Amino acid sequence: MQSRRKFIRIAALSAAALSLFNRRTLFAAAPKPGAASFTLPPLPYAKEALEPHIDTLTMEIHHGKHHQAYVNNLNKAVETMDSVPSLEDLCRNISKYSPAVRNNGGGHYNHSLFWTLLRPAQPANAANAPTGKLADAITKEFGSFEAFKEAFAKAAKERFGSGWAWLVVNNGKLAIGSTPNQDNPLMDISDLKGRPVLALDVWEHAYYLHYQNRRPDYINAFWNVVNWDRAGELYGNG
Ligand code: MN3
Repeated sequence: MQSRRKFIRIAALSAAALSLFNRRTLFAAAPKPGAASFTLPPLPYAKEALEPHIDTLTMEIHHGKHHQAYVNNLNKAVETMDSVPSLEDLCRNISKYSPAVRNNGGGHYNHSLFWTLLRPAQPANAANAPTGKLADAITKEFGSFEAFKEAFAKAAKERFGSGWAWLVVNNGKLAIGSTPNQDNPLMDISDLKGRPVLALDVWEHAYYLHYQNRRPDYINAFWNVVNWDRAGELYGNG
């Protein structure tokens, strides 16, 4: 009897709390402009899914800690703005904002894109290659898929310190390049300009646990887990 009464009481309290929550949710004032608006997107696959090429612990820390920190710090950095533009618009006009917006807005944009450009290794690794219009454009611009991979890997290896390697399309033309820190090719301050088609994070936090100083091994492994369907979509494959 005692425990039944306790149960009823807890149930009643929970219902009251729930209805208060619903009222708050429904009738709360609109969030103040600039209130925390950016959120960490979930990984589109399990954190173990890219093994052995990108290890589970790296994915867990890279997504859950590093990317989360960019999101948190970006939200702090935009707190005082009257209205917060979209992430892409922030990047396009990045010279107007603080270094904190540049570093963390870039970090949030780059990682959000990067996760979607990875996928579990295909059963036949040899088949992991671009298709359709993107495949044709790569052959036209770089001579062959192999030549493209070499040029992209070179850009990734030669980016001194922390940064990103990119395949971009600019005025209909593909180009390879890299950016320092969390800069990206959308940014008005970037030397490399264009719409990203492929991205590779070459910060040590992206590979150090598994590959230590061997960045070239990480870059080689990357080719096994590139999501070419997504890259094709970004390029404009029909
Ligand atoms: Mn990173």
